Amino acid sequence: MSSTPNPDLRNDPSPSTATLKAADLAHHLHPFTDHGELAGEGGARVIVSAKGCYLTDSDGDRLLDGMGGLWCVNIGYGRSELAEAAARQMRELPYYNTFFKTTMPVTTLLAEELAELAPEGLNRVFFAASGSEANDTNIRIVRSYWQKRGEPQRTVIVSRKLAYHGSTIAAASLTGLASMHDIPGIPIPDIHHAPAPNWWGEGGDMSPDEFGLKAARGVEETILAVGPERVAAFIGEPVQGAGGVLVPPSSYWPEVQRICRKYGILLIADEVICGFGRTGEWFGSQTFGIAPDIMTVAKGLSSGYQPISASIVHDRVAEVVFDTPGRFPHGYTYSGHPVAAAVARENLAILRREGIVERVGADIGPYFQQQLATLLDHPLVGEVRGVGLMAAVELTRDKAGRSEVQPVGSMSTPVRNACFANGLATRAVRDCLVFSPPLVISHAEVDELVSILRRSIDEALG
Ligand code: PXG
Repeated sequence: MSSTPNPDLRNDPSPSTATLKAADLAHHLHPFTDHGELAGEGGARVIVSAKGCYLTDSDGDRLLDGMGGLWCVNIGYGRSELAEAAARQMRELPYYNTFFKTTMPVTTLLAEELAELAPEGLNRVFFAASGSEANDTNIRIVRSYWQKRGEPQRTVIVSRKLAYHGSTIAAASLTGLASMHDIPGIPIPDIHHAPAPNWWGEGGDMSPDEFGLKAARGVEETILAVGPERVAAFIGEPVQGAGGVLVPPSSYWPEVQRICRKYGILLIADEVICGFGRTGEWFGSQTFGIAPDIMTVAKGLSSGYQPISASIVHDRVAEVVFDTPGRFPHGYTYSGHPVAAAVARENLAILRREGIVERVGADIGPYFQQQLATLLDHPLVGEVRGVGLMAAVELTRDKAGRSEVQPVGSMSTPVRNACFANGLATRAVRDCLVFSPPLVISHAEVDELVSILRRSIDEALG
């Protein structure tokens, strides 16, 4: 294949799938992708449009989107209200910055709205464009907090194994996936990883609640090994998403919170996936009884229609960091971007107006979990875990012993591929399939998802 750009393509109003795939292989570098493997498979699938919970590719095939894009399209595809909000804002004011004592109405109003939605005391909002950037911001906020409190040696952030907090160098360092630390210099210093509350993989003979306490004590052991006087913050997703939808046992979060309080350590809840209804409440922190000092939000904030994220900061932290003399030396060109903010506001209006979050908690979330749980009668399904509209289906040949599948991924990858072939977009994590469909998914679509999954397990592994 030529790596020379093809100028004819620019003038082609509707390039063929083959032309697009070739151009993509030649010029587009994809995240988290083995490009040799991609080339061997003939190139990337081209998604051309979407409506509701369905994607359409360039061959005209329809796929039920079991992942809501990448855990983000909470209101579903094709909501023209968001397109109109973006167009209106672009005509009026497509861009200005928020750096030098300026703001824009839409940005200010979004900050106010987030303060209203977020749990008590989380009233101050710093905007960015991605979850990774917001978590970088958080590192700076918590270190600045301790510096201003006269404890500058508190620089360490305790995160967890199997956590996903993003892909910039600092956020990848917070992330607890070994595969992302396989490049020199990552993790950066002063990031430590405690065990994950991964009962299926590591709980052994313990009950989930016993194991939840053990995993929480693992956080304390990490803090003690570093020295509590050096620890600035603990960061955790209420439910670890990309790590395999690890729903912590109910004993876990109260104990982690108690430990953070005991040592005066700030608690950052990374709500990038859990936020905006995914767990059946507005925030995962509410579902799990967490009272964070900072929340990271992104994805569902705009349902993925625009790149926007935020750190929502508790008054007690903001007073120290932002209400004391001196500038906070940090920010992004697109912090508070007006078009992204306009789209986010319209997205929040739809979530509220249509009672979408309440429906996840009271109706479609429980239905989704019940229907997925019907797969437990399958000899190759070991566990179905989830909350609201996020779930993992764990594949195994050892239901009782829960030993790790060898080689890792050898059960989930063929099932994932069969799901795509059968019209369901999903994602494999170790040997589970993970799901995070649009929050507007119907009962019939849930039934379709579960039935394609069952059929795909049989076809791929039967
Ligand atoms: N925190 C959490 C909890 C996330 O899930 C990020 C931060 C980073 O957000 P940005 O916007 O910088 O990507 C995420 C992102 C996967 C997958 O394979 C998950 C994410 C991103 C990409 C892939 O499951 N989550």
